[in-house]
Amino acid sequence: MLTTFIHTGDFHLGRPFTFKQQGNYYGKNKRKELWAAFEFTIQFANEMKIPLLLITGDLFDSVNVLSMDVKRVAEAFGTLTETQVVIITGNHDYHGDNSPYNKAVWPKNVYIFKKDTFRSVYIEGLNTEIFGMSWVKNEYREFPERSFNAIKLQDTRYNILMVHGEVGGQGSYLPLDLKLLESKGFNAIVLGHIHKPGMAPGNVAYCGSPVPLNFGETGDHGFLVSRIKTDYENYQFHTTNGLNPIASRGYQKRDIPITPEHSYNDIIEKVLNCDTKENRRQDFYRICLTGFIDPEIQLDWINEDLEDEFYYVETDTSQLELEIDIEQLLAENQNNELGQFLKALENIVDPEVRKKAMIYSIEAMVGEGVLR
Ligand SMILES: [Mn+2]
Repeated sequence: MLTTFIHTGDFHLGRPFTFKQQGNYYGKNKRKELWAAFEFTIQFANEMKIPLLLITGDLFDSVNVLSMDVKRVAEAFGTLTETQVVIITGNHDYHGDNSPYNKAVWPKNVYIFKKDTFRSVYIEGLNTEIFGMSWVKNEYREFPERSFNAIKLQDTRYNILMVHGEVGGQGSYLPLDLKLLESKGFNAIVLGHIHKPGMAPGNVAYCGSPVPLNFGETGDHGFLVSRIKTDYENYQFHTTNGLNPIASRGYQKRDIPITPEHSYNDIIEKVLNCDTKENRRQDFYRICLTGFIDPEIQLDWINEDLEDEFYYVETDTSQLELEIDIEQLLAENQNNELGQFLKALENIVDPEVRKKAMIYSIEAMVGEGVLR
């Protein structure tokens, strides 16, 4: 009987990570962190003697992943002493002509679904039947409904459904109708593709990415552990699951509002106050400065001035606007070349374009020192 299983996926192993600041250094560290998360999952399965490990697609980041990376995964699965591994492929690592799954010999405890219609594998020792479909091309606009409808469940078995797709989606990432999936009476429906872990009532879950992969992936990440209680007389299964977090550097985004009264030091201080020193040395931060800034303040070196206080920081100043009083500038410069230049811009008919042209010109002149 199945007692426990791990549901994970969306590892995107082999991804080349890029960062705006010193991308190579951080990219290499991030790649290491991702492998560490994978190895942690394998170690957890071994130590906790988890009988089943389900991988719901996008184990690899692309079909062009290095064969050494695929072999590294196969080798790690081979170290599992009491765990069966069942894999479906996703849109990133689809099993086509160039399938990454052909780049290694897989150990006996690994089963890979290789068709894009529903098939099943029955693991007798666990009294568990697993139904799944894999991606064999990189887009699916339609769910393979016919093969799904042909599925027949044996209710003395624990029945699991594995799919990589988008619940409620309408695009080319395999749209899934949750009601249809649930209608068969599976004991667990394990999904991949959405990187945010999420569990719905009725034992339906997205495992999410085990560690966050970019600034879009905030919040908790890890793998899901499901526990099953079986009533042997009636073959009733009761499943509960929870997120087992994996330690990793998180991604943090902060909007910092600036006003023209703030000095350069004030701005630095405001940014540093976005989090504790401990957190700043741990996570990736994207700082977006918003509002209006004194035109005298140059932010060209702000990232360098912040760097020592963060593990990683990048600053976005594109949302900032200079605090410039155009009417006053025009009044003050009526009789000189600057005034004549600004006056000429007034001939631009579209008011939005006119305002932008004035602000950009003034910003350029501030930069050149004309207005100092
Ligand atoms: Mn995917």
